[in-house]
Amino acid sequence: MHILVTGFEPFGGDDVNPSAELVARLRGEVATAVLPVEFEALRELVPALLAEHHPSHVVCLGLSGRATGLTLERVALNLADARIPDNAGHQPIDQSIVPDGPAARFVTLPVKAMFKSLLETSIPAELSLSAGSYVCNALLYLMLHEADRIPAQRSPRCGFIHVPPAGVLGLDSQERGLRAALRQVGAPEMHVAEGALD
Ligand code: PCA
Repeated sequence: MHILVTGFEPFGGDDVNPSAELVARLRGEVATAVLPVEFEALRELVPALLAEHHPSHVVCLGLSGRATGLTLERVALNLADARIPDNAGHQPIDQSIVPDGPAARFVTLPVKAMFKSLLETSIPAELSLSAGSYVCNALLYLMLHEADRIPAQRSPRCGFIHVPPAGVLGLDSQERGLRAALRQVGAPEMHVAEGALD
């Protein structure tokens, strides 16, 4: 198993992004990258990262100011609709990410198995049906899109976890939850009702 974990640089006037701090805590244990919060830059960075690391599993992280726990995303939309400009000053409104791509792509990590492990560690967690329409969603969509172009036996399983601000859930708890979730990336998915997991 070869896991790649990505985080994002600060954006929207913040000086820190907890996703980058979590990545720093994992450096040396898994492959890591901290990505710019820029729609266009991701188009080249995503295939370059997959070509460089050949991961079997990719877990992308990003900050959600609204999250209260580790939020396991299940779906990426083929939609870029930015509320604020990205760090390159680019603000796409109602644009597709991959013209002619499917409207949505499902993540390929076992999110319910990961969710259950978070609940067992008593870290606040939730499953989410939309990663939004900003740069995090674009990263997840592009990662799933590029993974789909790799032959099945080498194609990485990819997903995304939105993390809350460190003032809402401390970084030590976030790290504990992330490590629990990472231990499940190779697990079979649990096709049970979400309510049966807690
Ligand atoms: N969060 C933003 C982009 C970068 C980040 O950490 C998002 O949710 O789209």
